[in-house]
Amino acid sequence: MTDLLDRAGSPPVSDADPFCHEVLEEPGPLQAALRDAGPVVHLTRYDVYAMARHEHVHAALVNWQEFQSGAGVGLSDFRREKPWRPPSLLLEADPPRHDAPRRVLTAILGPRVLRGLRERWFAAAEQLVERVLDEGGALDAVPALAEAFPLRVFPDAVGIGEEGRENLLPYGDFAFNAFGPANDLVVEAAPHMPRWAGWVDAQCARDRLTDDGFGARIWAAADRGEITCEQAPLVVRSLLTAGVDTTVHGLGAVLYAFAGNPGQWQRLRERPSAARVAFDEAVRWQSPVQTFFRTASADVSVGGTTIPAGKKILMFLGAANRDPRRWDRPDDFDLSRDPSGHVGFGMGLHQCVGQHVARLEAEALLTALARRVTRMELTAPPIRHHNNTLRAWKSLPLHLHTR
Ligand code: OVM
Repeated sequence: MTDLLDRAGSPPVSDADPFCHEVLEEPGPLQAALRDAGPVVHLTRYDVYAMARHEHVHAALVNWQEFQSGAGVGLSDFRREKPWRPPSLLLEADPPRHDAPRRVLTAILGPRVLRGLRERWFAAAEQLVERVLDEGGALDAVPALAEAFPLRVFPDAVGIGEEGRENLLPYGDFAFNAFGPANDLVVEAAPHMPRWAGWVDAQCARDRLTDDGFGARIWAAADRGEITCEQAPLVVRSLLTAGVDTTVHGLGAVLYAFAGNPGQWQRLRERPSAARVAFDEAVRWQSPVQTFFRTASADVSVGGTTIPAGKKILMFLGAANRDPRRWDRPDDFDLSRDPSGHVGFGMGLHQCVGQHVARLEAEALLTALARRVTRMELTAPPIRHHNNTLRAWKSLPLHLHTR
């Protein structure tokens, strides 16, 4: 599939397309080929560089000085191409501009605020699980659990209105597709994008938000002068962009993991306090966010080859999370391993600021399921949802057994 030539003085090359449907369906073979080819591979189709080994992906992610985000973390170079929306103040910014918005969100999405949501979210998860079990326990776990739970708790926590919430998933899906090339996934969704984006942007205004949610706390930080009033709506937009699809596909990953590993489910039922580490292991194992780009700020040397200044570098988070150089039996979903150090939430300065929110959602849902469900059985082959950045399920047909 890949053509890996080793020419003296330059990195191995590959003409593979990481965003073609074959790879999106099953990225494992390309990930292995890129890891084995060397620390850095030149992807000739897009003239970008790739890193797939844990050591090098990790090192680049913590090196924000040489591997920058301000030119965008997708294929598109914001210094040459107009972004499809105003850049994110967090994801698509470097220090020092990045830092004030980051500080504000870190506080709002931190343990102190989340403690106030814990009881409500656990009760909501119990209610959802009761309802699907009352209906017999046969379901498609993507809409019925992985989508239903975040949509039930997260928009309320941000503080947006009820109307138009059906725009959240397609908007996020588009945003994650837009990090890739303008392939069919982008082109087919693009005509709808202005409608989705118009709705999302409108929800970020102060007077559209409840006075006790994450959104109101962002505006309160603007009142205190920690960010400007021009920045506040864009920080709210980050929550609405990055906070829904990611958790949906993270939950999809952990449900798929347990459906295929009944022994691990048994283990979780015996020790429900393992719910959080189980979620992290699922994030390592499936890597719901597969890739992000960086841009070389200068000629940068990695593993004996030089990446020229200004070039984009594709970081294969999913490949790093399966690198046999870093993980024993990387392809096993295994609750006995310590998954910390995985790069599924990124690493360094930009590491997912919402990860505690995601873990709380997962803990709530898994705890409610573990209390009632003895076994999750896949009743038909699951179906992938293709996205240029996300590893996702469209359908996960399950039977939840209670005895
Ligand atoms: C953002 C953002 C942050 C992380 C991921 C992401 C679409 C977006 O700040 O808007 O993906």
